[in-house]
Amino acid sequence: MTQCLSRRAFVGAAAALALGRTRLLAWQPARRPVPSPAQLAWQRDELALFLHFGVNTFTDREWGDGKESPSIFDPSALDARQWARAARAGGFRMMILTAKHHDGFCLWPTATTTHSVAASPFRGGRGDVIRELVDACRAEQLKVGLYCSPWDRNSPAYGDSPRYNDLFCDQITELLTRYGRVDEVWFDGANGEGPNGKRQVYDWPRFWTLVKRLQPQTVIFSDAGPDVRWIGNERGVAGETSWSTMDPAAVLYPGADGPGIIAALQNGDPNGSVWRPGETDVSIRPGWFYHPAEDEKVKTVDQLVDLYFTSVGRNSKLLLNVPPTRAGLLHETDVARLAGMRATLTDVFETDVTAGQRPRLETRGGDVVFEMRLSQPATISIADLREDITAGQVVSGYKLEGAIDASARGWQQLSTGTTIGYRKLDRFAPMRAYGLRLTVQAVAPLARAVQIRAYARM
Ligand code: FUL
Repeated sequence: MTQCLSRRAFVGAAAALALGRTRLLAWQPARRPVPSPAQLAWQRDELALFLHFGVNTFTDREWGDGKESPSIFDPSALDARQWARAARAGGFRMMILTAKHHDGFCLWPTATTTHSVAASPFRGGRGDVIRELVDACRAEQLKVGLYCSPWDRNSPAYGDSPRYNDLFCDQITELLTRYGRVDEVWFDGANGEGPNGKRQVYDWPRFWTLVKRLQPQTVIFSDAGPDVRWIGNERGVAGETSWSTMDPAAVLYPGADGPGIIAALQNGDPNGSVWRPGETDVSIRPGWFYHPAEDEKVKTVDQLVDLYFTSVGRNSKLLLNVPPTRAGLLHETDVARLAGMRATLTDVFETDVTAGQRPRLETRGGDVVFEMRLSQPATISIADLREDITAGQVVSGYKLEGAIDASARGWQQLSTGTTIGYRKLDRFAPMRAYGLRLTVQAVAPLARAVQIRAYARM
C-alpha cells in the first residue's frame, strides 16, 4: 500500500425555579444556539460505522489516481447484510459508505460517468453497492449515510469548475433521490487540480443547498459543517474542551487550512453563533481502506473502548471506520472487536450507583453545586456527566468530588474539567464514596440540572 493519511440526578427547570434563589438556574429563553431535531438524533446515536470500499480495496492503496480499470472491482462475496449485522451487534446506529472516493469510481450505476460499478464484473455489471447498503441498513434498522468525495481524479471535467460542479450536483442528486432517506451526507474537503492544470473551485453553498432541498432532514458533515463538523484529527480524539457551538467564520469551507483551524475544530467556541457538534472519525486499522498486511494491526477491544471515551465521552460522536475486504465482507477480526467493544461498554455502564438518588442544588458565589448521598457507599471509578443539550450547552468548568464518610464532611477530588455537553466521561482511581458533589461554572444560566451518574468498573 502507499500512504496512510491522515450526557439522575435530574432536576428539571421547574425544580430549579422552585428553589427561587438560584440566579444561575433561572429559566432563560433560548438565546444561545440549540441543536435541531436532526442534530440531536445524530448525537444521541453516539456511534456510526464508516466503510471505505472501492477500487483502492483491490489495488491495496489509500488514494487511487483515477486511472484504475473498473474491471478490478470484483468483490466475490459482497454481503452488506453482514456489515449491517456487525454494526448492529456493536451498537452502531448508522453506516456511512464511500459512494465515491478521490479516485472517482462510483459504487452505483451513475449516468454521470462510465467509471462505475456498471463497467465492472461485479454482479455482471448490474450491481449497485449503494442499493445493497441501503437494503441492509433498512433490514437491520440502521440509518444510511453517504460519503461522496468532491475530489475526483478520474473526471475529465475536474478543474473546469462550473462543469465539474454541475456533474458533482448530478451525482449528489442521484444519490439523494434513488435510495430513500439518507440521514448523513459526508463531505471531505480534498481539493486538487484537474487535467487542465487548474485547481477546481467547489461551489459549497450550492452543494449544501441541493442536499437540503433533496433530503431536508439530513445532517451534512464537513470541516465547515454546516450541521456537524470534523473534529480536527483522524486519531479518534475530541478536544478535552469540546463546545458544540462554533463561530462559522473560524472555518469557512471544507479543507480550509491555516492558523487556529484545528483548534477551532477540536474545541468549538463557547460564544459561537451556530450549533455544530464535532464528529470524530478514526479507522479500526491503520488505513481507511482494507489492506491484508494490516490484519494483525486491528485496534484491540481496549483501544476501541478508549476511543469511545475520547469521542462520545467528550461531547462528540464516534465514526469508526471498518473497511470491507476484497471479498466484500468485514474481516472476522474486526467483527469480533466490534462485538467485544459492545460487550465491554455494556458491562461498564450496567450499574449506576447513583440510581434513585436526586441531588440537592445550591449556588455558591458564581458556582452551581449539585450534591447527593448514595443509598449505600460504593467504589466508583467512572463518572458520566450530562447537560440537557436540548437547552444548549453552557458548562465551562467543573469539579467532581466523592464524600469520604457517611456524614459527608470530607471530600476527595475525583475529576475536573471544562466542558460537559451531551456527555462527559471521566475515569479515575477507584474510590469508596458515600456521596457525590459536582461544582460547575457556566457561561450562561443553566436551564436544566446536570445529570450525574457513576460506575464501578475499569
Ligand atoms: C480524508 C480522505 O483523504 C481519506 O482518504 C479518508 O477518506 C478520510 C476519512 O477523509 O479526507
